[in-house]
Amino acid sequence: MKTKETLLKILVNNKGRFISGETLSEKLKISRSAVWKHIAELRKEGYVISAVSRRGYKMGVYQDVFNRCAIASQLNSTVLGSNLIFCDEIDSTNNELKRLAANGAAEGTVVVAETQLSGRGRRGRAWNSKPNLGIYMSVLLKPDIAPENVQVITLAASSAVCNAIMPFIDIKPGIKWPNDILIENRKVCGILTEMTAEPEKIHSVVVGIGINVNHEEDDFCGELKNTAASLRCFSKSDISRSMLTARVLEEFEKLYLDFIKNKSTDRFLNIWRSFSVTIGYDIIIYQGDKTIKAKALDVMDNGCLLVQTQDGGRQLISSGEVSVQVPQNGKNQ
Ligand code: BT5
Repeated sequence: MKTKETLLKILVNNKGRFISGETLSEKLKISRSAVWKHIAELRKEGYVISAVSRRGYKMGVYQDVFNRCAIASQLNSTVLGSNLIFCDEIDSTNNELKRLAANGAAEGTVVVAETQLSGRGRRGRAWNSKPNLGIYMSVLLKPDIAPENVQVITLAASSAVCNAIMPFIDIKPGIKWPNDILIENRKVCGILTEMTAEPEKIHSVVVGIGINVNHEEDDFCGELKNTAASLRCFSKSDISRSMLTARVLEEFEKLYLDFIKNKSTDRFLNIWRSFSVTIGYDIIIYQGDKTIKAKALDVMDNGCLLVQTQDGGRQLISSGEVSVQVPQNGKNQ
């Protein structure tokens, strides 16, 4: 870890408390004037750090500096984010990570952006990626699983996001199969999983995660006005995006490494079920021109949705859009 990152980590871990320049210089093995220079740089990046003679330095409680150093200094992971790239602006973090993967980037490489010029959803749909408000990131994985099971990675990611956002909000989020995270029927996060694979083997999986964090109601326009929301809409205060990014990566790493080590989806599928707003409900599945009315029964080990159709038969659904018919608050999801 670079000196500035370590300094930031110490300040973050001691938020609201003074640490003397002497302690910092001993811990970092640099002179007190070098400590001062790093503090000045951090302030330029937007951190509010007070300096009081004979007491030292103190970091303010809320900060939303969003850059590589801010995320790295709060991240306690071993694989995900071990190579962390931050872009102020990019076409799409999924595109950038796919380019890096093609050039041999390692598993765990993460691209985060302040804004995306062509943020993407599934099937060519656009993902609204306003700067300063959201998190747009992609994670590179190389799991040894069959290509037809790749959907489970999306379910692990959505379980991780729900675990990570829970402490920041006042209402439990829900996951709508396959990739939407909703609060009170409004979408706060979408996940786009893309892979490169041979028929039998996955080369790499890029998991793109978009989270609406500090948007106000007015930040959404057009169709999103009624369908989208941010975590801030359900939280008492602004949320540090760098801290939340770190928490999402840590939660995702826990579930992913457990899955790879134990070759079992049990852990994250149980989390997924506990957040599901699909299982147990009557749903309509839209697959191109086709619609299927069914009741969602469960999610399977390969990420497919097990449904009971109106003729009583059972079917596994591997793709499509789902609309939930027996909703919370009387609205469809
Ligand atoms: C998704 O697609 O929900 C996947 C979104 C993934 C975005 C991330 S950001 C980082 C990474 N890089 C990328 O380029 N993408 C990933 P889908 O289920 O197809 O939903 C897309 C639909 O969600 C759109 O057609 C809109 O209706 C709606 N939408 C767009 N932007 C939104 C936003 N910011 N919040 C809520 N809903 C949004």
